[in-house]
Amino acid sequence: MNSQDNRNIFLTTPIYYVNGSPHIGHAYTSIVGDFLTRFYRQQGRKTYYLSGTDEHGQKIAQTAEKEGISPIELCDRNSALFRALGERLNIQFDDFIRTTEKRHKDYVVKMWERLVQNEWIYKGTYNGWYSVRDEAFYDESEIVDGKAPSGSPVEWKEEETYFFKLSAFTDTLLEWYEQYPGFVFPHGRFNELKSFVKGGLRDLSVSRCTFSWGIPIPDTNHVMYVWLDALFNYQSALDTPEKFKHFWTDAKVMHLVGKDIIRFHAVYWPTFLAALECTPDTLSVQAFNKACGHMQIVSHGWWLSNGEKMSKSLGNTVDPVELTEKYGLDYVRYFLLREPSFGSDANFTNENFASRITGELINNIGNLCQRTFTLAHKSCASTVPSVKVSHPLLEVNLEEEMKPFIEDFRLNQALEVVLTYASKANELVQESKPWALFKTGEQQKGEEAIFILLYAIYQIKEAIAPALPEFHARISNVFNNESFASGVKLNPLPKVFEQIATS
Ligand code: ME8
Repeated sequence: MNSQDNRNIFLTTPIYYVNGSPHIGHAYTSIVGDFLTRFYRQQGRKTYYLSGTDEHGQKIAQTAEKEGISPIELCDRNSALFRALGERLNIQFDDFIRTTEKRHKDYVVKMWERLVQNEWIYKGTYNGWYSVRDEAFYDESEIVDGKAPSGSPVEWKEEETYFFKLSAFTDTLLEWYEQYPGFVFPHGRFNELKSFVKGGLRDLSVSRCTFSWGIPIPDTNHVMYVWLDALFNYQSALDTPEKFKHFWTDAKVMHLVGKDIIRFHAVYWPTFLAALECTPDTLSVQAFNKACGHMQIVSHGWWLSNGEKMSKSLGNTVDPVELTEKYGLDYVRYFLLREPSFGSDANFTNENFASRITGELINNIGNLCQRTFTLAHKSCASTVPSVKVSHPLLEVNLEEEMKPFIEDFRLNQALEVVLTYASKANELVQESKPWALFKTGEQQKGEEAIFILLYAIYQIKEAIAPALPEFHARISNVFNNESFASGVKLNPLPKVFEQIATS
């Protein structure tokens, strides 16, 4: 995204499967999206942030059956857990859609009818491999040791199905990708995806008739393939003409996804959208430009546990609610944003967690706040001093300095910009020793140092607000919720950061 771009932003998380409770991977995606939307809002961009739950398909039906409850009971129970997690993590979703809602089901049926009308759907028989865990079809060439590339078990399927003419899109899609090099982040993953498409796309089975937990296809005994159903949540949630115009037609659309579901978002989704714009006879790159020229797929890596992906099915996950209860929300948000090089995998360990929080938040930013506010209360009458002073730290606009990093999704480096600035402010404390200045009667000089340090803290709490909303609120309260200026009265300082147990 470039700095001149002032369009509204529509940012989405994947809609999460409700076959289990949320884990740290889900929390991560939602927190990254929340960080980005808060940042864009801070920059004055109109932003709409959507999440929700993916509730149809064989996996959900099977899980419900195992638990001895109906699919909708399972969906109601687990969807509520995902919604509650969002609240617990202080995520500002503008909407939370469930695919079992009427608004969604009606919308998907309408889109299906348009695909039929545009001659993209035909009836046939599917013979091939399917993974229920991934809810995905795989080509023979992709099967390794009897398993899907994701490691999930596969089973052979032979059933009547409706096909979507995906194969017709191969060349046009590749041509469009070439014109739109920023479509998938990061670049390396985009290249992998292009190689997959270059291998030739096969028609996609988009209906199932061997179970019934899905959106019924009118006048048939089939239900919609769960990914066709799910992807359309990104439009069905924009359920008024105004919302659709502001946050789809006129907006920059950013789909935040884990790397495991890039293919669905960067191959299936744009082709479904392009297919709504044309027929097989009129297919062209223009159809893609019109339907998805404003869209970007932003993919992140996995959280690993001992080198393996954390997942519901492997049972090696960390519970984000427990973690937040143990350490507090800001620490969890900070660690998740700061530890990975965004786009790559990262390991979750208690040691990494404790060392980042202690070294970077408590000892650096926390210490700066504690020392500065204590002196401001003791020696500056709890007021931002009235002095005229110049200093390099006063020249910095941290938000602006972070911006290029955030625009390139280098989130860990964006946070490092704040840490480096905080370290410089701590150096100023060491060098100027304001407590000694006050003691030896050099009030003016002491006040100059405190003024600079208070400015630095103010910059830090604003710049880091999208990551640490609780810290931001605490420090804003010390500044009486006022803009930074001489004469602002300072409230008493609460504990900036709690120590954490390292064991
Ligand atoms: O795929 N590390 O839902 P899902 C990081 N319903 N992120 C992780 C993760 C991990 N170990 N595990 C999961 C689906 N995620 C579909 C999506 S969208 C139209 C339909 C995150 O419940 C990551 O964002 O399996 C991943 O893409 C998402 O959870 C998938 O969650």
